[in-house]
Amino acid sequence: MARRALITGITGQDGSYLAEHLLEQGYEVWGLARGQANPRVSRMRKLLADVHVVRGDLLDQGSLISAVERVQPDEVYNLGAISFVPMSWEQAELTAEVTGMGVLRMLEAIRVCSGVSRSSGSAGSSGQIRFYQASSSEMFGQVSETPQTESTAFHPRSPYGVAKAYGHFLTQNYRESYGMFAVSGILFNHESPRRGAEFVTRKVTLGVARIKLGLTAQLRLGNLEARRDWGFAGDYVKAMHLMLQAGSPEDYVIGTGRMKSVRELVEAAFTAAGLDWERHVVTDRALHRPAEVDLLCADPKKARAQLGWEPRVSFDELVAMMVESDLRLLTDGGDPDQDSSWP
Ligand code: NAP
Ligand code: G4F
Repeated sequence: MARRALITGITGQDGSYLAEHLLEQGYEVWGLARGQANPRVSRMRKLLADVHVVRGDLLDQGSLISAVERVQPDEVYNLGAISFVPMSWEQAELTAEVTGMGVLRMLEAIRVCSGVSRSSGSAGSSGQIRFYQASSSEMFGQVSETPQTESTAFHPRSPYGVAKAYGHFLTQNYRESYGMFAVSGILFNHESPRRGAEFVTRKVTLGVARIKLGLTAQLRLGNLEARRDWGFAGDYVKAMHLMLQAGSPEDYVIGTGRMKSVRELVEAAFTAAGLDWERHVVTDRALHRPAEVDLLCADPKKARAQLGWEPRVSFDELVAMMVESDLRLLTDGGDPDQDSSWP
């Protein structure tokens, strides 16, 4: 019988790549989708026709229990979150509820449906469902060392980073308290043509495409000096799957080990379209964050050694892929907010 996976965040960037990867591996894939008439669900259904949909919301404990009861998954991937860092200052409480408390609700749903009692401790009562939590390099925040490993201290710099740290520690706690196979992937920034238009990579590649096609002349950005370790989302979802196939439940850092600044990203994207970025980019203090994460750089040695995981797509290939895809999308009359650049 096919193994069954339940993915929260199915309408997001990673949900789509993970669903495709698991379908290729022969899984029966279920996506948790929220809302009465969520347009992102209809888009997802069109593009990922083989994914089954179960209704639920990370804010609603009962709905998660019902979803786990109905799907009877072998693996649960908790990708659902408010994931845009600036929004986490604007709606800090909602971020704590979805991105932080949502992890607790999902773990509780699994614990209850697996029949693991609170009093039984970890004595062989693990249940069968394996759980993946989408942790983030944002937890490192103001970094204490570079590159960052699985044991680097956390110093989150946003309500989002704080909520992710809660989810991370809680996942570890459920592993220790109940013997659950519950792991966190500490993923560094990963991008693709399906990335939301609010994140800097996609904002830049869409901006480049609009300028190239004469639709606008200017791109307004915030802090150009921040540095990130950017990889390709399609590579990173494979690491999520590998973590749940491992012999023992452990956390892993996933990234490329190479850093680039936003300025270098901008240069690469404009150059890919044959444009001079200095003629088009303006900076705006209003787009700076209340507290910035200046640099993030992964040390993915453990994932390479224990999971055999390697990123395949380079930074330059990623930027070129995204610029090309956005040029195609806009030339074909697509609306990036509605269509994104799905397949
Ligand atoms: P994304 O594109 O922003 O997707 C977020 C998903 O969360 C969407 O499917 C959204 O569904 C869902 N969601 C939001 N609120 C929800 C709720 N109340 N209940 C259930 N689902 C809800 O994010 P992504 O880039 O794919 O990232 C996936 C996960 O990895 C996130 O947890 C993110 O924080 C984490 N992460 C991402 C990166 C990265 O660089 N991409 C790095 C580290 C960690 P709707 O369509 O209903 O809004
Ligand atoms: O693309 P970003 O918005 O991503 P950020 O904040 O690094 O977060 C992403 O990666 C995390 C993993 O480290 C995930 F957990 C999280 O969910 C999300 O996927 O911003 C990247 C950098 C920041 O330093 C920001 O200040 O780009 C800088 N930046 C400069 N101008 C800008 C802009 N970011 C955005 N979004 N828009 C700008 O105009």
